[in-house]
Amino acid sequence: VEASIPEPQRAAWKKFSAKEFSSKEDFEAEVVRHIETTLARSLFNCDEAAAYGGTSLAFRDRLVIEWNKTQQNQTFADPKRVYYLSLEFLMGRALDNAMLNVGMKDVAKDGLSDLGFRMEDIIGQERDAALGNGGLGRLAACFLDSLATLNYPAWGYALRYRYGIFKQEIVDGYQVEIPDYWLDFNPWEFPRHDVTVDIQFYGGVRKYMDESGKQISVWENGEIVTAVAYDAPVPGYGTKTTNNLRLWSSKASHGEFDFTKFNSGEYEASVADQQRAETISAVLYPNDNLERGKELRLKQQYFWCAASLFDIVRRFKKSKKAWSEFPNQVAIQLNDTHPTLAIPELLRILIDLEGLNWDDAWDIVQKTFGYTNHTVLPEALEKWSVPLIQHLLPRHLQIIYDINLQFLQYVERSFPKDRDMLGRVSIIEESQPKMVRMAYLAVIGSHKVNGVAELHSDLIKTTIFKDFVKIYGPDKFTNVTNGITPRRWLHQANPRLSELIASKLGGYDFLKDLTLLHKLENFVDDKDFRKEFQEIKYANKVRLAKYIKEAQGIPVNPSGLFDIQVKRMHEYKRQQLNIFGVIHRYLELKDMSPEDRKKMQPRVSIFGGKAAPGYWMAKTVIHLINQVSKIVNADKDIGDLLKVVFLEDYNVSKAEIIVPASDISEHISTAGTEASGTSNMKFVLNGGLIIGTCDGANIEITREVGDDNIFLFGNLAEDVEDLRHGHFYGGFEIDPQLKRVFETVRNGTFGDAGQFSALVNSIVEHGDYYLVSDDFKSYIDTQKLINEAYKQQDEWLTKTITAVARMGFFSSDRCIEEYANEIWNCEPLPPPEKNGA
Ligand code: OAK
Repeated sequence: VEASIPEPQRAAWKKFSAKEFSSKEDFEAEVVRHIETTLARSLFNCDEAAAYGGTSLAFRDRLVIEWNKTQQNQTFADPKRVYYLSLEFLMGRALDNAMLNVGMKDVAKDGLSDLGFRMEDIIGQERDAALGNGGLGRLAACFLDSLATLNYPAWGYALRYRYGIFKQEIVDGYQVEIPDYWLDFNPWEFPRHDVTVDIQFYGGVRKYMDESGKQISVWENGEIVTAVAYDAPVPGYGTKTTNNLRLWSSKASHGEFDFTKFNSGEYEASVADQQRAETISAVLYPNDNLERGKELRLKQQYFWCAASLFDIVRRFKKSKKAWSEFPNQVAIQLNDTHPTLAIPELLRILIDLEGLNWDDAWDIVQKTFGYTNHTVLPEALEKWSVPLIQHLLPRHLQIIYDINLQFLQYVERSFPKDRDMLGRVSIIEESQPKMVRMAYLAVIGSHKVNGVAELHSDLIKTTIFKDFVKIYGPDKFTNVTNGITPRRWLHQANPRLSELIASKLGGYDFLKDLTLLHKLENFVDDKDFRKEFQEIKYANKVRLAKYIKEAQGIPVNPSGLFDIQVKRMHEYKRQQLNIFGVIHRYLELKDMSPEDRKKMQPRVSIFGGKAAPGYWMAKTVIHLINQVSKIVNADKDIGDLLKVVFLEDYNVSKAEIIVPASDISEHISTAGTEASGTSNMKFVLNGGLIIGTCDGANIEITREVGDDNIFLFGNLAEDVEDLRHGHFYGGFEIDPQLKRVFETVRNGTFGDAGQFSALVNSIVEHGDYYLVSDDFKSYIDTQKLINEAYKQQDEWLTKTITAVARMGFFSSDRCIEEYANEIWNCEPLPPPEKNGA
């Protein structure tokens, strides 16, 4: 390709092609140049925001150079690519990560100091890219980091929401949602106004026979909305590979507004069309593990799937390979069922637009897709009403019916005796109105289905997908236990611990191969190492205590046991169990004599997390936590023995401060409900222990770190069904200690009891679906054990160090290798030698 360009031009390009800064002076020159020209500021009005801008642009330039090279290299080599379709990418901040991957943070720190700024302040200027709700979105972000680090040719595809997850404020103890308009200044995205796709909605399907007698379907007369690509570079660590995250933004297909309407005086109508189009990518739905079946959400899903598939197919067609090669060039991973419409959409492209027959198209589709399930909660399983799909996507509904017909015929042939089977596995639920079961469509249209932790992957095979295991055999179903990127969740969040580990292990190789941490076990008895490990934990607690004081105005003693539960607010995650436990402790302390109190272990109970705006019960739990906080923290009898904190607006960048500061973190879901959990891994990796149920990845964490180094409690998943049954048909006695907690809530100790009656009644009157009462005793007994264990500081330290050393399995690098080998069948494409790391 290079040879086609005349030598003099090539020479000129080479001579002037963008150079990477490599010294402190060059860095400073770049920052000042960007501030003065790109941002049009000067020495006299350069605040921290502008300094953040200049710094980011300087590093962005470096990323862009590698990004271009990576994309060029991938275009020439044309390997099999991975496409990760996720409606959510919870990326957090980019600058610190860019500095780590470019490897010039120290240089930048000195440079910024010359210019009068402190690195921490500059990093702190960046807003989180918060295009996600919780675990599913953050997992997608960790996966992008690992894909780039391991040199996989991979793209992420999502929507460019103008508003990410809302900002949470607590007003009088209640959650208030503030819109998150995050795009004022975002140096990390590149609009590609030349990369657009027209997406159709509504309309109808015309069918006819062509000359050869073949049925042709034409989807026509719909409304068109245009998708515009916005790209963000995703750098890998210790490699020059820089992948792409492509976000689609919606706009009216006829430009700014409709000129025909505008000229004929229909000003409002012309603008309304434009606004309606832009609404599609306007806002992230703020629900975690909950689906509400709104038309706009379905529009988002189709808009994103159709634009991404068009892009993927366009790229494939450039290679001029036969269609049968498509699955050898393309692997598409569906992050939960949100992108399931990609299945009928690819069929539509292959059959209606490219003229393939059904069987060939179906074969390609099945080989191309993999589907990851992230939940078994019934309220989170997506179903879309048939009339809605009929209205919005008439051709897709026909294709879904065709898939179902073929599938059911196959099932009937295979299981002629099981007459109920067809109704159970049909993609169409025969309800009023009929519903499309997206998880079934995803299973049928993919070659592999995976859960995200061993227990979860077993559970989906025996519950929601039981019949499909019979139909397809067990090999279609597999497990890939989740992981986290050690770059962000160890090195960036806890630089001192990372440095200490590097000093013992002889370098930072563990950030690329986390299993190397096992060598730390050689140092569990090393006095200096232990001392420093402990000091780092303490310093991280001091850092969090300072933040709590600044943000929440609550003074907390960093010597207390920091007990942290931060995650989305959800009944199944059981923050209510935690706060009832806190109340129990408060009552116990109040009962004691001052002398007895002195023997108690001081504790700081820290909560954080957002509730979906329409999830009333979750909001009630937030309110109760804040009320308890108010009363307990002001109680002179209690002092430092118990402080309760609700941290406002929990997000990725706050997690980076919170996670390294835990002594204990809580992962206490009703057994069988938390698919995996990933913050559990982050906390242990940072030298905190877990109190948890036998659920999700807690089980594998126990296997790895050893059961002496984790505090498990509560009923097992296999007993949950019987217990629930017992609540309704056997006698159901509330745990006596929990009863006492409820009495205190009811007598108004924490404010108007009426506020909390629904929460208490969900347990007392409505069957305690989440088994709070069943697990209460074992929970508080385990908390007591923790108090005692924590007093033995030496043993505690040994536990935490040992646990860190055994966390190597939970790197998202290991996950990506598993996906690549077991599901995608694709290879890394390392950068060419001359550009190599
Ligand atoms: C969100 C929306 C719909 C369905 C699932 C989710 C979700 O966030 N699930 C979470 O995924 C994480 C990553 O796999 C798991 O660690 C969590 O356990 C699971 O709740």
